[in-house]
Amino acid sequence: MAGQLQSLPDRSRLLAELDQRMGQSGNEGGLLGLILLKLRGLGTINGELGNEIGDRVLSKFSNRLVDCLRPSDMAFRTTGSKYAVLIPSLLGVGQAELAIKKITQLARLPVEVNGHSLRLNVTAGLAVYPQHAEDSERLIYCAETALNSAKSLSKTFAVYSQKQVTKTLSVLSLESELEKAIDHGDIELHYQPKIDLKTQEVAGVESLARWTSKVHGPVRPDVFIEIAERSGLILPLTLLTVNLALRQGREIQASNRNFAVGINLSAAVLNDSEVSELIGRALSIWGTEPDQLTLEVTESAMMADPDKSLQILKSLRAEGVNISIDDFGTGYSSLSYLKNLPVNELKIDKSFVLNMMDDEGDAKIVKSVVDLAHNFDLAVVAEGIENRESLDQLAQMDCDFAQGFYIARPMPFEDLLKWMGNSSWGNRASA
Ligand code: G
Ligand code: G
Ligand code: MN
Repeated sequence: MAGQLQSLPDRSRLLAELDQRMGQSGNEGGLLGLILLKLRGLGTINGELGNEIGDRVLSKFSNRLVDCLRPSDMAFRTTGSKYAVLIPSLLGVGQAELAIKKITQLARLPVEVNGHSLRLNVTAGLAVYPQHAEDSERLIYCAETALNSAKSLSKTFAVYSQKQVTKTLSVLSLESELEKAIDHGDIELHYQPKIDLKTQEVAGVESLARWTSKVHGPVRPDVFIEIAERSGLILPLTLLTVNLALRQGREIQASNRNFAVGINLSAAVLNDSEVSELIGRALSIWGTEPDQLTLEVTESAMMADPDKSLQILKSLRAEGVNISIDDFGTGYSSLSYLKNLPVNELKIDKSFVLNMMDDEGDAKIVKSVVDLAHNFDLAVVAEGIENRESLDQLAQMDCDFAQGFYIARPMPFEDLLKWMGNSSWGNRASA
């Protein structure tokens, strides 16, 4: 039958149905189960075979869904790829779970269309009235929360729980706070110096983002960066930090040509072609030579989408920007992969450096990375230097650069300027 796509009632019918049943003196004392279903795989089918085939797959799925439900259950199509199933007089969560199992199995059955055998996957979230919510909007919200939690845990389905919502609500509020902070430029950068072990002079700084939320107080960078990555704020955040670092770096570079400013780039921007354009533009705005900028990227960030990252890093490297592999030694990239990376610096992870005076194994790793880097014509930085002994040992190992609390902790820009004037390392460089 044609036009079947329209045949399932929509979201407003779902709301009306819920309102009516919830009004019926608490659904006659019974429970009401709401399952939200999200179909996955439809985008690929539409993209590769066209929307018409996608629509036919959907209408087959709709028919199968209706067939597998009991007569008292109701199915709705709430958006393009989302369905809702309402189970009146539910006996308990277990019964709804059985229904979900049935539905996920039928979604995986191949659908034959035009000689193609196509399969869908489904993710489900369950919420129950009156346990989880007392009105229709709220019940839908709870089922959506469960669905999102299933998605983020890579599970087929999840039941709503109060704990999830507190977590989700605090993340939501952090997210909106962070968005405001980025809008207002309320992100600060702290700078940690990096010294040249041969000349014993400061060679540059690594910038580290800092955010103090008006509501939540100081938020750790790994926390807010992950939130920014997941909520689409990472590009505006990167735009802000790159420009701030280049602006402040220029003040020092005016009197010290060989002063590199380092920026940590997160995994999410390495998959975004816009990032190399953004950085190129920032360099020209601030009149910074590309070789005065170092981008720190971790191996795992590059591995998220190796082809794409490689392409982006290559174009940045071609512009003359320095690329450093941060936390080197903790990732999984093979040496043959390393051979092809457009990088010019390795940064040994601090976990090896912190213990190198007590742990012979760590000392050997550090020495091996120094040699490896030099064999590939790469500069090498050690981070996590907390005492004189490890600084001396690294110099003996022929390591090029060092960074760590022994030299200086990350500090606000004003303190960095003072440090440059007062510390023996900083002083020598600007003298
Ligand atoms: O700054 P520490 O101060 O605690 O940094 C914690 C982690 O957050 C480190 O792995 C560091 O690389 C990362 N980090 C700090 N600032 C930035 C930033 O501006 N961008 C990205 N992507 N990561 C950052
Ligand atoms: O992942 P990344 O290398 O960007 O992490 C930078 C983090 O390392 C910052 O949080 C910085 O404060 C921290 N750090 C820098 N030097 C030292 C050090 O000597 N000891 C310790 N424990 N942490 C350090
Ligand atoms: Mn770093």
